[in-house]
Amino acid sequence: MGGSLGVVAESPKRGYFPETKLETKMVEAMQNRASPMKSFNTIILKFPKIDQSFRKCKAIFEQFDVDKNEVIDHSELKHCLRKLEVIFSEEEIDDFFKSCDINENMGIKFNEFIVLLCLVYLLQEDPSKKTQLKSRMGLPNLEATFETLVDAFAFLDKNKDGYVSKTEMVQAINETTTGERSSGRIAMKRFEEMDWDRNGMVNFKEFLFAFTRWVGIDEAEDEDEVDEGEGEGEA
Ligand SMILES: [Ca+2]
Ligand SMILES: [Ca+2]
Ligand SMILES: [Ca+2]
Repeated sequence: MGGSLGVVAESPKRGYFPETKLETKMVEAMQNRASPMKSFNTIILKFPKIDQSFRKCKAIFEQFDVDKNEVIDHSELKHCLRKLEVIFSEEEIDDFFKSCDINENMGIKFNEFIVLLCLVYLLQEDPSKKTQLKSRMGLPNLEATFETLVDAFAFLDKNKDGYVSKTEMVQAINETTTGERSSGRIAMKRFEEMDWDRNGMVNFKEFLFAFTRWVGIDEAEDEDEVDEGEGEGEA
């Protein structure tokens, strides 16, 4: 009984496997995370802070967009990661770039940049890299936000397989709301917003992209000025 070419040690989980090396690392990092969060509400309460901190990230984006064309290209990204003192191989940097450049225009837009930095943050945590620094990237405020997002995902991923399934999403929302009828539907809607590639599972990257949309980063690109509404009464 030789030649066991086809033998796979682990059985696939619902027939789903990570597609790239980066995703594999991302999934593994998530499987090893415990979340201190107790409820989905904790996450919702943190939305404004996440939003704020994402917006501050714009300055970092502009700093590394050397030619000011509104996208971070490959060489700008290399420079950026070097400046942030995160160490990745050429191949890994390539992976980050390709994986976050979702509209494939060969450049990282602002919302993609946020996702990329957060993935860098997560993977920098890899114990084999043994970074002993207090702040991994020298961006303490932003890193606190990233930590919150990692915690939020880890909270949702109850069975620790590195993905958030529809069931887990429904479960999380049901635990918090007290039997409201709409909660199941909200959970479904949120889930569909997150599951970008419609494969029935949400990975951390999809989760992050959904977050940038929820806090309105996607549409905020050309909107430099904050509207100065005086909070006109809405009854
Ligand atoms: Ca650029
Ligand atoms: Ca899961
Ligand atoms: Ca998916």
